[in-house]
Amino acid sequence: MTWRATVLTLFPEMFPGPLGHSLAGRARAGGLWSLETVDLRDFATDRHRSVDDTPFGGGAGMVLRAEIADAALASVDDGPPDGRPMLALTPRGQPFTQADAASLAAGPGAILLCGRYEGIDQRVIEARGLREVSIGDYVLSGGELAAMVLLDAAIRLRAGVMGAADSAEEESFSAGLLEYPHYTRPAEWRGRRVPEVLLSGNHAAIAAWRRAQAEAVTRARRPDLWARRARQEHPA
Ligand code: 6GU
Repeated sequence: MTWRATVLTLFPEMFPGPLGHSLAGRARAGGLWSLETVDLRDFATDRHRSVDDTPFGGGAGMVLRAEIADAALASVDDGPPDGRPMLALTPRGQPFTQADAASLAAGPGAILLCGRYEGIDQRVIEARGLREVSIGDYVLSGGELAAMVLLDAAIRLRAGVMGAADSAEEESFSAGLLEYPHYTRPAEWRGRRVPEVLLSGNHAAIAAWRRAQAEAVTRARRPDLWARRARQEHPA
């Protein structure tokens, strides 16, 4: 079955954007996934086609109105329920992880509501049971780029770039670690030699070297991942 993505946004013209290229673009051309955008502006009812309003309690910026988001979601969701998760992209959401990407990829698709302005009226998020998701600890000007990130992460798993066997093996090897460094020809470039072990043909030695490199870089750059791994391997 085709994996279905529906994106609700004030900027439908941003899509497919990068998802029209490379792996995701080929997968879409090949019918592996489909993309539909819904323009939130189409659900405005007043003369000025307004979709936002000032926040109760004061403060900077504008808030996406509940009625607008609700009507747009109803237009997508009020058929027979198709089981697609409904996510709201917002910097106050739960961090999106590779496990989330795998779980999305295993399902029928996703419905993504992109926040703009300062936020989305919380009542529509609760009423529609949306899960709030963030892609990292920085603030983007809207959820569109974040939606593209989620979709790319899920689609590349669907598309099975690596064979299932390769990727399972690779994953158990590297779970929770950053990758070891990669090298290709030439064996010497500007006086820099490729690590000799990689030219040795000794597969066990290569695997051990890569493992040590992955562990060292993880410890240095991502103490959070390193600590989580230590807890998983040696539970208290
Ligand atoms: Cl999902 N939206 C916005 N606007 N900023 C973000 C984000 C999402 N995730 C990280 N920063």
